[in-house]
Amino acid sequence: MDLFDLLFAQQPARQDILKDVILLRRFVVPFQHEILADLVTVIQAAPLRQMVTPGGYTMSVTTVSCGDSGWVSDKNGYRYASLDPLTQKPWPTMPDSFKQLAQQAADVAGFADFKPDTCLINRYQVGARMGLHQDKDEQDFSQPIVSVSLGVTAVFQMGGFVRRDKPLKLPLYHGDVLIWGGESRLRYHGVMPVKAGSHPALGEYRVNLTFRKAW
Ligand code: MD6
Ligand code: FE
Repeated sequence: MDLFDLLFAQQPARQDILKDVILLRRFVVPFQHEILADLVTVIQAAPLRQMVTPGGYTMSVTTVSCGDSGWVSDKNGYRYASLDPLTQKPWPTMPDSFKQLAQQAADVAGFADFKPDTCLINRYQVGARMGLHQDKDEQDFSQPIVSVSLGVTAVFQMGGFVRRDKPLKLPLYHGDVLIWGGESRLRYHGVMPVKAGSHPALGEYRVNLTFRKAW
């Protein structure tokens, strides 16, 4: 165990942030080698790309999906699509390691029966951010959102049910999993601009895996 692991071992593994918002510190660390290997396979099969918002802005994150559908944004709006618009092929299959990780995290958080059918992969370089928004493109809001942070630390914002509610700021470290569902499923959330940093496994990047049941 290195010093980093030792310092984190002092923190409780599970933190209840708000009703139905649960943070599992460093949950991924025991599985990280398999997760990172499978991440490489997915992004070799379908490249990361910058999407454009319906308003015409190029997003600062680069994105790809795996699973039965993928989250896409273009001038026509946000939606889930069964084909990758870049390749016109189905998205890569969701690796079993991804699905198991997401289901285990949801179980620990108290959301048994999470059935993720899509995983959105976002890569953040220094300065990349995600504005406050609600996740509303999914069909079944009784299913939670499972968000896995890898690499460089980012400050996540967890807000209320209207955009102007002042968000909580949560630093998310490599291996942390944040789960929100139930009464908190439609909270506004976002990511502050990522500060320069470096992580042994992911270099200067933050990578986020967001698991959802879209369909
Ligand atoms: C994150 N992403 O990348 C958080 N939500 O840490 C999101 O909350 C998100 O990237 C809806 C659609 C795309 C996203
Ligand atoms: Fe979101």
